[in-house]
Amino acid sequence: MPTLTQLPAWRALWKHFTRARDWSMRELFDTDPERAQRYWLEQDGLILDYSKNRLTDQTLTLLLQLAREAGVPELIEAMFRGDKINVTEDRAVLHVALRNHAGTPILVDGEDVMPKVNAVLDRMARFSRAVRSGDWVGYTNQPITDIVSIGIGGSDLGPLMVCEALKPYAHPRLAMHFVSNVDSSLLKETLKRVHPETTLFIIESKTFTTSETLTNAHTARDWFLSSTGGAGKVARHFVAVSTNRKAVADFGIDPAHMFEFWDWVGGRYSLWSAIGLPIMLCLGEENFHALLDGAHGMDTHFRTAPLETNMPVLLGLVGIWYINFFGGGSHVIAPYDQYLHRFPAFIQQLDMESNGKQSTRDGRPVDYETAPIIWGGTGINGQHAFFQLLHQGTHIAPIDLIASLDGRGSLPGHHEILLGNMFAQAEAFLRGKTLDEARAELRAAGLDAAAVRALAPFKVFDGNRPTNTLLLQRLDPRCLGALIALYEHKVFVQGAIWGLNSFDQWGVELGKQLAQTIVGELSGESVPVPHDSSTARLIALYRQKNLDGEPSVE
Ligand code: G6Q
Repeated sequence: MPTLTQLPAWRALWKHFTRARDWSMRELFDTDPERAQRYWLEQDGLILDYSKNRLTDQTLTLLLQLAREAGVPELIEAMFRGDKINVTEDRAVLHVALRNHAGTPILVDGEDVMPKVNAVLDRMARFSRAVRSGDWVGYTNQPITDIVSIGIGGSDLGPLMVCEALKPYAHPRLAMHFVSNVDSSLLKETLKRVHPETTLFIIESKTFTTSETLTNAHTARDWFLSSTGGAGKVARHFVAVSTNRKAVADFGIDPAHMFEFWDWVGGRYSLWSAIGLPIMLCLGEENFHALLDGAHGMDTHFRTAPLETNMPVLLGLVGIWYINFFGGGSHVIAPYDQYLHRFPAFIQQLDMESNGKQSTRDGRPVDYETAPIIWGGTGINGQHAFFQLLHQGTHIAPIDLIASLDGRGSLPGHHEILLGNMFAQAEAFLRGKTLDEARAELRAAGLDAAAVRALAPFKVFDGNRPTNTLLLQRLDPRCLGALIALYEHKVFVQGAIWGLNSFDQWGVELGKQLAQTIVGELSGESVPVPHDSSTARLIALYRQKNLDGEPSVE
């Protein structure tokens, strides 16, 4: 099997790049009036305009050829078939089964997983209905008013992002709280705002061994028991979501109050599983199903559409063009929507944890760039902050501008300012401002010739900076489901081209192992073992500050 850099399309792209690197997008638009119409896709309530990129039909033909030569279509089929494409963990990758509303059988080790997926969804729905209606009561017979979800990483970011994004659909009585950080300040501040008689804790952990989550969960249970004077019934106030039944029982949660999922659901792909219980509680069963439906629509499109009109494939390939050829090592996610303010952080984990790798699936080191650094924030706020670098800095960072087209729920006069800014920014990134234009602008503002000469160079913007514009028909559960699935599959396509296993996370596992030893040393439970001199000094300093009788650090 040839490596990526030996593929004919890879080589052809390099040759093509020697010309393409000097193209001006202004000229591409001037010479090709149909461009916006051609580089435009509509799918499952999403509109993607990818015309403001430094590419032509030939670039796309070569990129599509690269996808074929790298085996992207075969890997897509292998995922949907339930093959164990997560080779280092010997697992299938089946978040698509969680939203398989077609109900067609999906086999793992010869067993159709759909009946158990549907059974858990039914249990979640029954539980949500009871909590939302007020039938599920706390130990003093009062309805639940606050839900505290305790989890971290993949067991936190997805539910948090979706509950924020769909706030207008939230149940009016239920306040949602998310506790992820083990720094006790977050839990402390949350507990100040809730009452033990009316609070439901959901402990979210795939493994149920993650120390941050278990520490927060134990502290929350201690708080609950002590503030109810021991009268509180844990069974009415604590439920768990996990794959680890035994650890849930050991913690003291009745397995009857555990919602199950399976090892073939990766953490960062788990919001569609029982990890989405906070979402269902907040938004209701119907809206949760609409979210799944939107994602299922995108799954079907991804699996069946020709590569040429396949939205996740094209988004992935356009990214590859910059990362591997232009050398753009970062990528910006800029939603023009306050409800999507957690979306950049969610995509950051999805992309960087999936493709931040340097070995191929068969264990060879890569000799090309892989995942970019994903960063960003709400676009309109970014305009007053980091957009300066995007316009005039020396890095080229492609930007995804994301917004809801429908402004009807917005306060009068707001949505046009928001989208007006977004469209104007995209135009400015494309066109830039030439020296002549800068001079003309300054002259028109009444400056004299000397001032024009002095100031004009600073007012020059190179432009030619790539953007994708992604519009949601409206920010509703269905469109959001499609949007998230779009990015999941984009990440899949890039990982497939780079030959990576996008579904393991050994870097995260390392963090979990390393901390164990040092935590024992800090708490005084174990004697310090040899470390490098910097780590040893830091441990000694901590012990000196926090443990009695420790010698001072010289
Ligand atoms: C996600 C990662 C990671 C994981 C957390 C929480 O893909 O593996 O972010 O979700 O470390 O793990 P648990 O759910 O096992 O507590």
